[in-house]
Amino acid sequence: MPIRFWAGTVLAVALALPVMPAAAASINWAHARQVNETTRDYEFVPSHLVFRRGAVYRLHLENRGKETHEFHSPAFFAAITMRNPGVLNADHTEIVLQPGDRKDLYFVARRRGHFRLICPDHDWAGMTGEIDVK
Ligand SMILES: [Cu+2]
Repeated sequence: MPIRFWAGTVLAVALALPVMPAAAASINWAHARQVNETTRDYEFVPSHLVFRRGAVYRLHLENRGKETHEFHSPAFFAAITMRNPGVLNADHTEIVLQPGDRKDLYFVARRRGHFRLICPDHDWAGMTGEIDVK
């Protein structure tokens, strides 16, 4: 129900644009739905994530492997409004997870689409996945 958080002028802009400009301050993050994603040596579990456009999420990432893994999906990150983009690397292409790391990304998906997920260090070993925003 993001529409109830939009003020009049913001609503006018949002209706004119396919993607709403970042307005993280107006989102009620307390209602975030938690989605868990685990990295192992060498896979994403689950390997397919599905989100609903406009819903508020807390993506909880845990690295249970012995190696460093990266949740790398620049196109996906460009299609969401993030509460805490500081959890990403400086280029906003990935979330780096050292062994044992637990990181949360709060976001709202803004655009429908299909996005490729990879761990750039281990995609050769099949450490890939998919993200769908419906
Ligand atoms: Cu990896």
